[in-house]
Amino acid sequence: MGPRDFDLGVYLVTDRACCGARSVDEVVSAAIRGGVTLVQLRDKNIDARPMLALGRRLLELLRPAGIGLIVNDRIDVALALDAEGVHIGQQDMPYAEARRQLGPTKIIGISVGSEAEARQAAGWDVDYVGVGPVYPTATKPDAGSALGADESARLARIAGHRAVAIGGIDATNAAALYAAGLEGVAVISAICAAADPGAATREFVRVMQKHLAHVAGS
Ligand code: TZP
Ligand code: MG
Repeated sequence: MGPRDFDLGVYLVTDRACCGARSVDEVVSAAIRGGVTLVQLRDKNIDARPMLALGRRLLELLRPAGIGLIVNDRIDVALALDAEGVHIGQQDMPYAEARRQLGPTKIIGISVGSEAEARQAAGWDVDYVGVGPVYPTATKPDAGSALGADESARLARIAGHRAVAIGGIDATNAAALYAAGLEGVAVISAICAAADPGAATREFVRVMQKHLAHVAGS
């Protein structure tokens, strides 16, 4: 993986609470075996030191597999880990400051949930936008109302960057998102809370590959 090179196809976003009795490490290991293409370390309720320790353990799993680690919100943690990049929301560090701190070689993803946010992101050198919530979700109660697949794809086109959909995505509704033009799906509960996170990941990968085969053949 070169600098700012990544695959949004099946993007696991971690959530300790969703993992239940399992560790985040265990879920990420299973997802790697299932073919996950990118992982985001996201934890709103953790101090810097345990987050750093968790990030180091995840990097030990991800690096040999050639899979990138993106850190949610915490530019300091991303820099300390030398992770591949950060994902920032609309209330996090502004894009220009994030880019200044991270430099030109790190991936920056930004959340977009409206046309105004998409237009603003169009002016930035971000690597991807996370558009959502595409479907209703209980995982992020303040996520706003669901955009739907077509509106999410429209916002992605306005932003003019590579785009991943997020919010309420499972293996049954993922195909519609690829078909609408989203490059990938970002998923928390459908993998972290699955009875078998590896099998759940594999099912997303199967849906993605079916879409890619369809595109290649048409
Ligand atoms: N941002 C928009 S919706 C969401 C985030 C972090 C939660 C996605 O979680 P799930 O369980 O995949 O719906
Ligand atoms: Mg954030």
